[in-house]
Amino acid sequence: MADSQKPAPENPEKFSDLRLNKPAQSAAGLPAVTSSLRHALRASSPGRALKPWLNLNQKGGFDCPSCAWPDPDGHRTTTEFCENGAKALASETSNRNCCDASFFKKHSVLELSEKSDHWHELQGRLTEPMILSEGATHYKPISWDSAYKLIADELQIIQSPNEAVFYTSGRTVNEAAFLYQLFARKFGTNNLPDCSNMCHESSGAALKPTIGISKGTVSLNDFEKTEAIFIFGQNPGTNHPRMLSSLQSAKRRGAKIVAINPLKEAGLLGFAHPQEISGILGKATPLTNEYLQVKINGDMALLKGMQKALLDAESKAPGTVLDQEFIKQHTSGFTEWKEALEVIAWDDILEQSGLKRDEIEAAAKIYYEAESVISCWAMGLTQHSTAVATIQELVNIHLLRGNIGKPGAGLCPVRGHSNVQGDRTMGITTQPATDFIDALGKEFSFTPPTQKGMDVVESIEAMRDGKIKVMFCLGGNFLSATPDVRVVAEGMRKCQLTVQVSTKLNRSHLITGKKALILPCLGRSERDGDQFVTVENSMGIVHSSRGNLEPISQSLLSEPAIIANVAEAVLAKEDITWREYAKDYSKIRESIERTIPGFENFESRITEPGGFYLENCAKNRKFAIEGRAPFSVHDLEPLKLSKDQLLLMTIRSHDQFNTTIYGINDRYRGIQGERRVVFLNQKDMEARGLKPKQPVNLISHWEGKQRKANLFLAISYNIPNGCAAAYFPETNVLVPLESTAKISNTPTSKSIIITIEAA
Ligand SMILES: Nc1nc2c(c(=O)[nH]1)N[C@H]1C(S)=C(S)[C@@H](COP(=O)(O)OP(=O)(O)OC[C@H]3O[C@@H](n4cnc5c(=O)[nH]c(N)nc54)[C@H](O)[C@@H]3O)O[C@H]1N2
Ligand SMILES: Nc1nc2c(c(=O)[nH]1)N[C@H]1C(S)=C(S)[C@@H](COP(=O)(O)OP(=O)(O)OC[C@H]3O[C@@H](n4cnc5c(=O)[nH]c(N)nc54)[C@H](O)[C@@H]3O)O[C@H]1N2
Ligand SMILES: [Mo]
Repeated sequence: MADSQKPAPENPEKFSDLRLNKPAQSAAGLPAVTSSLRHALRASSPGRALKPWLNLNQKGGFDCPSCAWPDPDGHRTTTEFCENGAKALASETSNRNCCDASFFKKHSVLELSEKSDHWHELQGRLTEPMILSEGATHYKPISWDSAYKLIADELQIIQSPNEAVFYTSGRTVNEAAFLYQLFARKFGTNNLPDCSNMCHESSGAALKPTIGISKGTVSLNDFEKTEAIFIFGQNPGTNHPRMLSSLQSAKRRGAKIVAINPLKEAGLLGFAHPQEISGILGKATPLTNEYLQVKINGDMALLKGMQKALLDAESKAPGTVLDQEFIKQHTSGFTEWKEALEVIAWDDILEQSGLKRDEIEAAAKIYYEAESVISCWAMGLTQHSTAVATIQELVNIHLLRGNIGKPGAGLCPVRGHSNVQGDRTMGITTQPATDFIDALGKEFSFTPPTQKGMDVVESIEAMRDGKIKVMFCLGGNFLSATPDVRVVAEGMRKCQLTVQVSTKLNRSHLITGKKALILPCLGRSERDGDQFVTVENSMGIVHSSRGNLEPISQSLLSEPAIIANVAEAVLAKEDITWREYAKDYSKIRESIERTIPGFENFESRITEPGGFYLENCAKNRKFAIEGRAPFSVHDLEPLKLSKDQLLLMTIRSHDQFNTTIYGINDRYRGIQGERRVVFLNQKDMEARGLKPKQPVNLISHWEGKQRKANLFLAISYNIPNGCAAAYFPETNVLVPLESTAKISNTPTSKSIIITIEAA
């Protein structure tokens, strides 16, 4: 097929209508409420649009399908949701349009690929199983049983189980995730890449060898007690809006807040609570005491600067700054760490962080004057080549003052997808722990594979090299979310079969293997007979979720049912009664209870309102090595850019959930009507002779190879010199597959070396 007849893996390269406003100085307020309502009513009839809101995040209700921020343990307001949760829900519950058989009959795959991601989002839910046969131009309906048989046929003829890949996105609930990993392992592979590989993998990789657990150590209660909160590389106003209520109450109590971010994000500057009268009227609580506009990838330098400032203060007033008792009892390697830090020069710290020494010292002072500190972070720390080292520097600073495992203090990697943490707990990982493998083998009387499976980047490499025959995706949008999209497209096309279990149309349905299946599933908000499912939020609380809406189509199945049916078709001779699991999820929970520590009496504890906390060794100060947390020693490793190059971060707008594009505005940053923009410092614009809104092409550079994304409008923005920002997924073609974080292998989506040319 000629290239022009092949479906394009990327969004169309064309402009809409960019309008620029002044960036907002605070988040939420009335515009957030009206925006929520507008989105809800756009997508559904009024009855359906508003009903689920009353049940959202209520005890006994369903879990918001947006982010993983926890719900309060105690009293909940009747509307425990945020603007972006409302958008996620509106997207899921939409019934104005749908992608049914007649939709796919009308639009060829090629035609669909020429539409934008936003257009795809507006087409509504997928309603019945569809197949794209070899050489076909259109998807056609297929029965569920024929779909299972096709998957079984393709999986049964491959040479080795490792020629199949089983991807998971983090909306997948515990019961489905547990069955899915069991199925993959019974089939014989640990090829279980997940969205975490592109997300908080670096956090897990940093935390496990130091504090002994790959999760955070705080709960919402700690936010009520803490004296200072540091927020690194996170934009909660957009991505975790409910976190702003916690920040606001902390601030009102007198806690100090420090934001570390190359952009002045509205949600970090101030918050007008949309459920308070004063908030609706636009009266915002200022949030930050210090705002450090660090250079992209400059956090490691900043953290070293803060550590130096702490040591200085300690030497001026010995015994008052460091928690010597904690260091002696609970850590190791302090002396070696201190010696290594002393060699680092302030000049390098200032150069690499782009900050002034007094700014760093002011942040350090807030840190050491507080009796308890929480540090939060998200993708601004995890998607760089030195992400793991940077997060370990953050651990170091917490160890210096015993800020882990005491009330009001701890580490808080703020997760993305609503059940991404639970999926890992359920065994969605390429490197299962021995204890887990032993327990799984015992429970199901088999010998699970022990060879490490392929993560996201390794799976793409294997697909590109023609080594993968079947690609199965439980949710997500593998094609658009991953780096180096053109290489991914090439790899997916080499597969015999690609399968997507999805709720909404996306580009992974359009760039496919020789044959492709779409298996549509129920959303969180929809009734699943009388069954409920369970999820784990960002703070390790496991709770139930039960939808209350009539499913959008009678042909939909739940994720656990789809996985059970596929497993039964593929592993026909096996002894597990998969259909029993699909009929009664409490049977899955019984097996979870027997396989995974912390789930004792699962079925009875899950009925407790609000759920239960999982054990967390670090909260009890039982750390990684013989109970101690080692200090980690890392060198500064600056990225070397030439004079004409900039460092690009790929970020989310206010109107998207990852690759799902709800709208084309980014209200808080003052961007309206266009996503193809690149945010630049005025000086960098001038140095390149660029005028406001000038069309440019972005070219990334990696080991002598160039990648290009055409047509972005250059805009002058408050961003450090030498730094640039643009939205994901339009820029994923620029992210080199080979450029990943050390140890975690996470694509470096926040440090892409680019040059800019006039278009
Ligand atoms: N509405 C909505 N909610 C979401 C999502 C969504 O797309 N939409 N996605 C969900 C998912 S899966 C995730 S992982 C989270 C993501 O949540 P975030 O991590 O908040 O998302 P990003 O837009 O990637 O934002 C990264 C932030 O880091 C900053 N940053 C970039 N590089 C650096 C750096 O080098 N240093 C520092 N200090 N800061 C930097 C950027 O300016 C930006 O403010 O949100 C989850 N929630
Ligand atoms: N350049 C760049 N790339 C990035 C990032 C970045 O910051 N920059 N961030 C990375 C991060 S943090 C993440 S987490 C990944 C996200 O990667 P993914 O999780 O793979 O992508 P999503 O866009 O969240 O997936 C959206 C699709 O999920 C499906 N879906 C929604 N709800 C459900 C459900 O309940 N069940 C099922 N089965 N399907 C459902 C819908 O069909 C929808 O089209 O992207 C990563 N990619
Ligand atoms: Mo994520």
